[in-house]
Order: sequence, then structure tokens, then C-alpha cells
Amino acid sequence: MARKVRTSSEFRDALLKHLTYTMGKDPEHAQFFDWRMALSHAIRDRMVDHWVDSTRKTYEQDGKRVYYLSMEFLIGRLLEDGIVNLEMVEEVEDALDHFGMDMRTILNDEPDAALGNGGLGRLAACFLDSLSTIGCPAMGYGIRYENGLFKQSFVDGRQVESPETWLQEPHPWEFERPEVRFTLGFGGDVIYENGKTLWRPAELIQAEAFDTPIIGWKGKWANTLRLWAGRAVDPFDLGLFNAGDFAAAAEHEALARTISRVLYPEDSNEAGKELRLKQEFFFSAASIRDILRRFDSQHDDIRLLPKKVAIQLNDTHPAIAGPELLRILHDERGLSFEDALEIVHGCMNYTNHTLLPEALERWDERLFGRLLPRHLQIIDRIDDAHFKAHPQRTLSARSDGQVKMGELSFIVANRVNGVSALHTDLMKQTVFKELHALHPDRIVNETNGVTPRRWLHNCNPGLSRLITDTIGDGWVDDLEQLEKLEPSIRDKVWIERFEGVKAANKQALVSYVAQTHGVKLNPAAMFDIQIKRMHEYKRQHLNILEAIAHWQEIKDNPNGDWTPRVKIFAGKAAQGYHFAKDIIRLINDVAKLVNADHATRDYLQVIFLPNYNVTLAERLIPAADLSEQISTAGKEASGTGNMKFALNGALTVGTLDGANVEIRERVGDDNFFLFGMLADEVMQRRMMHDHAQQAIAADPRLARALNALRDGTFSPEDPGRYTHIADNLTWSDYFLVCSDFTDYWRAQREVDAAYRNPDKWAEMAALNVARSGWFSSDRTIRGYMCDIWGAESLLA
Ligand code: 8GP
Repeated sequence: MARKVRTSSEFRDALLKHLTYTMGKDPEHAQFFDWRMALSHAIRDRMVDHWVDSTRKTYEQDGKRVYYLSMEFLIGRLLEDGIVNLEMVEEVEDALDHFGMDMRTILNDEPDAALGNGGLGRLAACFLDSLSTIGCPAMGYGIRYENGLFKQSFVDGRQVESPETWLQEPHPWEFERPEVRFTLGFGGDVIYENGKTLWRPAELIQAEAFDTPIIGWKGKWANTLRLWAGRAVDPFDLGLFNAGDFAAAAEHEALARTISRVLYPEDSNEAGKELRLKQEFFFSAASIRDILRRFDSQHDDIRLLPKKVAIQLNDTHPAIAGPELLRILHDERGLSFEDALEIVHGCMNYTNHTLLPEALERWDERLFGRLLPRHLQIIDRIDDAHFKAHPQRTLSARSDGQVKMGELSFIVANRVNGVSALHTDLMKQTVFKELHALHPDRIVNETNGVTPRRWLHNCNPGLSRLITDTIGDGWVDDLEQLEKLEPSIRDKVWIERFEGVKAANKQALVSYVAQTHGVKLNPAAMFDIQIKRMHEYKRQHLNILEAIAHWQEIKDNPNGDWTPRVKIFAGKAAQGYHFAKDIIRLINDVAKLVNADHATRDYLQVIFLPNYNVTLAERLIPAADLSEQISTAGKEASGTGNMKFALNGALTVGTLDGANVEIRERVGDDNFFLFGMLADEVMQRRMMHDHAQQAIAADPRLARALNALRDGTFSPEDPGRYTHIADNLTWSDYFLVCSDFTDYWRAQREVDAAYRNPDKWAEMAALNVARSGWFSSDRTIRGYMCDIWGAESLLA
């Protein structure tokens, strides 16, 4: 697969050809959109050769294939990734320059593909990149949502959601595969015929495949992301149309499309729940059929399946894939239940991403049985078989009137993994305690990672250049080479360059914020950033309370020797999560008051940037000095933002939670600002009924900050607006904001002191970069390949 060297004029021709024949425009009249589409098509063409080669090789070698089933793929923009991975940056710049176009402007025209909510979806996207870079034959399976994660804007500081419409304009990366369609069913009956049990679904729907090539580093390998779209079996009822009922005539199509219309809806009502379960079955069942079809095209003996196929369930959302595969093997292909179960067990693995009880999926068995009657029976048989083998078991997949997807996934899976060392230990001690005792070898740990291509090389070109100048470019797909930077960190000239990169990144962010939001940030201040989904366990309210207390202290002594800070927040709250939305509003209200305060604004600025997404993260992370990773210990399964920040030379202020533990171990205690209770201390503390009141009584700063929430300081027009937040923290405080406040305050003052010594700070930041190489998702994927899948790279 030798890389063909193409001259830039060759690429220029390709670009012009697509502008003319794909977009139907001449350069004179083309808009940015037309140029972006032409460029994307020209880049996609270059991917296809590699893609076809990789697919051919995969068939020839007939090794084990990995299938990553995920309800979410938060991929973000694709054009720059493609250009960089194909090593075409200069060619593209030259070609665009020839037509008087600027590459950056064109790249910025691309909308984010936001087919995910947060961590789990972004992890899936990093994994796709790493699988291709490593050359592991793999396929991602998910849903082609027409509307991805909602757009967030603020009205009077409040979050307002609007639909995300990325597919309204053509998506240049995908190939529609109308010939790859599967008909799937819901509801209906289970019948018994000639000694066989068969499911006769009542409602039918089709899944149609759309493929996106995922090109790895230097174009050596490309895998496929296959997303399913809902289609009607019988799209249009001509009879109804002729009878004049136009709406009813198209109803089938409309109903079928709702299944892939939105990234999962809120599940607070029955209708919503039903749609979500349907989505889960829809994409899982279509993927299983596709996997079997591919397997059958090469093999006659179904017993070989576990040798050729590894299926990874990204959380429990695709858990129904297990019973569905079992149903096909047993009901349709006639294997005994035991043999079918053994095959399924040999193929399936499950990743758990959260211990929060409310996020562990459970379905009412009546709803489940109504939609998937045969699967409910199969789940009972799985339970029976498990009970037969382990009569002492205490947990089952179906109990208390519910179908428990976590237990089901555990019982069916060959390997179950957590996403950081601490999280894996806690899984063993808490949610899966009993099952772990029965299957002590089943749980393994695979600490998360992030792709260094997107999260360092592409998003931080200045740092990338400095690193490559220092140690060569081998680090991009072998990130642990970053340790070779360590000797340079003692070199004054090098450190100055390193500081220069950070200063330039901050300046770029300052310009962006000024342009897009009209706020002028102080580039000399420390950039302190917390970006992630809004959730009480992530404790954005701890951060803002500390900011309030700090502001009060500066006001008391405006001539003090303060370390200037800019506090930056971004993140979306689930539509129905009112408390999280109130925290957003509070932060916006605090920002309004504090930023206008002449006495303090040289020392403290606060800003909440709207519509957090992958692209915004790519702007913020390279500009960060301080990374806020302040979840209640035991609650954040891993975190991956924490890794991105460290890799880009931000210091962390954090608790010993999730992967923070491993980050601190690697970067060194001296280069990490630790605070807060440990996971077991959290559990102890919660048993004290008055933990919050005790903490408030012991810390006058905390008491005063809470008072400011109560007395309407931040909402004079509506003084009671934040009373409930203060009350919640005083009287319940499940996430122990108050109990950790004092130590957080102490850590933040240490941060202030450290920042006042720029050389020392830069050294600590650079050590974070040099020691974060282990957090590459390439390392994580190699771990899955070896410990879970038994898959091998097909790259020589
Ligand atoms: C997240 C975890 O919260 C985060 O700590 C971890 O880094 C990430 O997964 C990747 O492992 N969990 C989720 O995103 C999650 O549970 N999402 C729910 C929508 C199901």
C-alpha cells in the first residue's frame, strides 16, 4: 500500500473537479460551503484507496474482527483529521491558496457531528481513531441520528435548547448503502411450531447502513463507522394517497424515521422510554445481522464465531445484542440453547462507564415484554442457565419486575471492564460485588485514553511543532515517547519556547472570545477551565462557590497581592435536570456581577461559554493553565478531559477520583494539586447526618458564600432565585460540596502561589506533557486487543 506521491497541482485539479462536477459551481461564485464540500470530497477520494485496501486485507487475512457497538459517537469535525492523517496539510494549503482561499476558514465552516452526550461517546470516537491507527480490523456500529445533541444558548443566563441539525446540509463523509438493509421487528407474539419457538413481530422497520471511512495516522489503515438509519418497510401507501389521505399515506415512513431522529430522548416518560428501547434494539439487531452476514460469507461453521468476532458493548445500551444473537442461533439456526449461549458468551464483552445508580439501565418488564416478547423469555433462560451453574447467585438479569441491563451484560459477557483502576475496583466492591465473587476473572481494567492526533497534534499545532522539533515526530503514534522531552525541560531556552506556545494559545482564545462573545479576557491571568457535562457529582457548584468566596475576599482587600484568574466554564445540562440548569444560571449571574466589578475585575473574571462541543474543547484545552477535575471521589468513572488537559500542559486541581489517580501517579505528586476526601472517606462522611452543617460552621468563608446565594447578591431582581441551591448544600449535600470546600480553597491558594512563579509553573506544566504519554487511546486499545478481544493488528 505504497503512498502515492501527488503533486499539489494534481490535488488542485481534484479540488476544482469536485467544485465543478460535485458542487456544480465555478470558483468565481463558490461559497465557503462549496469549497468545503469540494475539499471534503477530494480528501475522501484519497481515503478510499486505503479503505478498500484495508477491507481487502481484512478479508484475505481472515483474522478476528472487532465490532464496537455504541449508541454514541461524538466525533466532531472530520475534515482536518482527514487532511492531517493523510499528511496532506501543505498540499491542501497550496491548492486553496491558489484559489485565494484560506484553509482555516474552510475548516471552520464544518459543523460538529455531535452524535453523543459526553464522555462515553467521545471515548468511542477516540477508539475508532486508535483502531485505525493500530491497524486492528474493526467496525463501529451506531445510529445515524438526524438530530445530534441539542444546541445550547443562554437567555438571561438560562440554558435554552434548540435542535441540532447537522444533516440539514449534505454530509460529505458518508456513503449511503441502500443495498445493506435489514428488516427488524417489534412486538407481536411468540409461536411454537414443529417443536420450534419463533417470534412473529407485529411491527416491522428497516435499518439502512451509512458508512464513514475512519482513516488512521499516515493513512496506513482505514476502518468503517457504520451508522443505521430507520426506514419504512413499506414507505408509501398509494391506496391511502389516492383516497386523499396524504398524511396517512406517508405515516409509515415518518414513524420509521423517528427511530433514528434524535440522540436519545429523555427517559422520564413511558413514550420516551419506549422509543429509547426501540433505538437500542434497532441498532443492536441490525449490527448483529450484519456481523453474521459477513461471517457467513467466509465461514460455514458457526462455532467459529468467537474465534472470528469480538463484540464490545459500549455500556449497556447495546446489551440486547446478546439475547438477539442467542435468539438467531437458537430459534433460527437450530443450535441448542446451551451451545448458542456458549457462542454468544465467547463473542460479547461489556464496558461499564458509570456507577451512578440512576444511569444503570433497567426496563419495566411489561414494556420490555411488549416490545421484545421472545427476548424476555431468552433472558429468563439465560438467568436459569446461570443459576444452574451457580446456585448461590443472588443477582439476575430479570428480577423485581425489571430487566436489568447491567446484570444481563455481566452474565452474558466474556470480559467486563471498568475504565480506570479506581472505577474497576469500585465495580468489584459495589455494583457487581456478587457477580464478581462468582466470576472473579471476568472483570478487567482498561484505563481510558485519548487520541493524540486530535487532542494534541491537531488542536495544539504550536506544542506539536515544539515537541517534534525536540524529539522527532514518532510520538504522534507512540505517545510514550513524550518522556524524551524531560531533559529539555531543564533547558531555559526550551522552557521559554514552551511558555511562548501557551501564551499564543491563550491569546488565540482571547481573540476568539472577544469576537464571538464580546468579552475581553485578560491573557496575563491564569486560565482556569472546567468543561464537561453539568452534573452535581462533577461539582461545578463547588468551583463557583469558591469563586464567590474568592471574590468576597478580594473585595475586602482590593489592594492585596492577588493572582489574576479567568474562570472558564462550558457544558450542557440535560433538558430535564433542573438543578444542573440552575447551576448554569448561577454561574452566568456571578459572571455578570463579578466581571462588572471595577474593584475586582483585574483579578477575577468568570465566563460560561455556550454550546460546549468537541470543537470548542479543541480551542479551550490548549489554552488552559489549570484543569478542574473536582468530582466527589468515587463518582467519576474515569474522565478523559483530565487527560487532554495534562497532555496540553495544564496542571490539575483535582480529587482522587477516576483516572485522576493514575494521572497524579504518573505526573508526580508535586505537579498535581490534590484536595478532597477519598472514595471511602466520602462513604463514611455521608453517614454523618449533619456533615454539611458542620463543614459550614467550621469555615466562615463557605458560610459567607452561601449567604450570598441566599441574600440575592447575584439576582437582586429575584432575590430568592438561588435559595434552593444554598438549602440543598446546607441540608442535604449528597455530593459533599461543603465537606470538601475548605480543602479545595486551600488547594486553590496553593495554585495561586505556584502561578506566581512562572518558571516553576512552566516546568511543572511541561512535566505533565512529558509524563502523559500513557494516556493515549492507542495504549488503551492495545489493552483491549490483548486482554479482551484477542485481536491482532494487520499492519506489517
Ligand atoms: C462517562 C464517565 O462519566 C466518564 O468518567 C468516563 O470517562 C467516560 O464515560 C468514558 O469512559 N460516562 C458516560 O458518558 C455515561 O455514562 N453516559 C451516559 C449516557 C449513558
